[in-house]
Amino acid sequence: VMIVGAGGHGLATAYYLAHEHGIRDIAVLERGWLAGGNMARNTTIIRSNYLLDESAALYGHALELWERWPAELDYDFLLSQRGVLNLVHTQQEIRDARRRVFANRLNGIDADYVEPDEIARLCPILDVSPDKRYPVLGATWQPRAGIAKHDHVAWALARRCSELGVDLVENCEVTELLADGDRVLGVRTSRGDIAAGRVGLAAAGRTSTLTEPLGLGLPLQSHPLQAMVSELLEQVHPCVVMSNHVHVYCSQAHKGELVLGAGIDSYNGYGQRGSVQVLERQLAAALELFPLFARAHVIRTWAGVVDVTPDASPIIGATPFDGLFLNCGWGTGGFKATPAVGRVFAHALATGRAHPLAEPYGLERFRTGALIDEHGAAAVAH
Ligand code: FAD
Ligand code: PYC
Repeated sequence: VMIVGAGGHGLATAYYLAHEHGIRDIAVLERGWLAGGNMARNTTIIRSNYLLDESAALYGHALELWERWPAELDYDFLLSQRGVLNLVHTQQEIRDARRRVFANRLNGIDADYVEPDEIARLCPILDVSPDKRYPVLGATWQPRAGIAKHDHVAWALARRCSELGVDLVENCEVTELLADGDRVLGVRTSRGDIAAGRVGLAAAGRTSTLTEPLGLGLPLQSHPLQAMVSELLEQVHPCVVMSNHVHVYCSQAHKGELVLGAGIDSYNGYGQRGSVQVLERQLAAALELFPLFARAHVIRTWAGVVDVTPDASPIIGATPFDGLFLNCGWGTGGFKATPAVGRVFAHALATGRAHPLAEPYGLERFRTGALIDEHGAAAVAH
């Protein structure tokens, strides 16, 4: 089995192919260095408070696996379940948030609706005063949500893959998918051709560049998504805070950096850098919510390339090409899903069939219209 892309998804898929399906001839091909794409560029937010049943099942399973992984992979990647507040600032957002909390609870996901006094207790540095331009009127609260150290997660997976005999090949770009009619035969790479019976694409942001030469167009658009960090500070921020309305989110990393992000840059592009006005707007929004941040300095900004689908949900599963499988379209939210992606994508590659959790996420939904519209819960980053 050949996997294209050694980000979190490719590595997790290789891990489950070997660990759960006993497959040993697995290669993961990476154009750059291990986990140098979005895996190392994301802001590490893990949560499962999505609205729809299909999403709750998939992201809920991911969260359960995150809780198991430190012991299973024997690696402490600093999973910190410090909770996430999704703020609301208008009456309609209050209604939407309450609806989401009820839907979450029906799906067994820990969720509460909290008022400003409770928000102030959970996050004392957040300004909940009523005289703001957009006062904080309430929030959803998921206590089991949190953050983890993404580079450590990649190392944990890579180490275990290596122990299980997986070939991890860096500096090996797949330039073409090789096919005979509607059967995929392998890949052309910057280091030569490699035959493979099954090829799984886990090449976030760049999937269409590989499928389009085969005549397989995908409902994906690639955009830069930026983030930034401050210098190291004392621990001042106890949880994760997101606001779709003023459009910023923030947590504090284990070492002390404030980690901030916002929406995608609106234009399409493959550059791993973004434009300054997005950063300006998110800093303005951050200062409205956290006046204390006026004392902090930005020390680094960067971007990754994310691929966004029309319904803000991923595409997982088979293609019209025999032997070719897709995992793409995770947009701004695939880090939290990493363990579940590994499991369901490995299932597809090993058995040729969709895992029950992945069944609703097939490419055919863009023909049947059975979309999984998660724009609300995909949150601030869309
Ligand atoms: P990647 O790490 O990008 O892996 C894909 C790999 O494929 C890359 O290493 C790339 O080099 C390789 N590749 C591409 N083309 C080829 C080719 N032709 N040949 C060989 N290799 C190839 N998600 C969350 O859940 N929570 C967050 O807080 C969050 N924050 C984010 C913040 C930012 C700034 C960004 C950019 C993303 C964020 N995300 C977040 C989204 C998340 O990072 C992605 O959805 C997820 O990482 C995608 O899966 P991956 O880890 O496999 O991707
Ligand atoms: O999906 O929670 C998320 C997220 C936060 C920042 C980017 N994506």
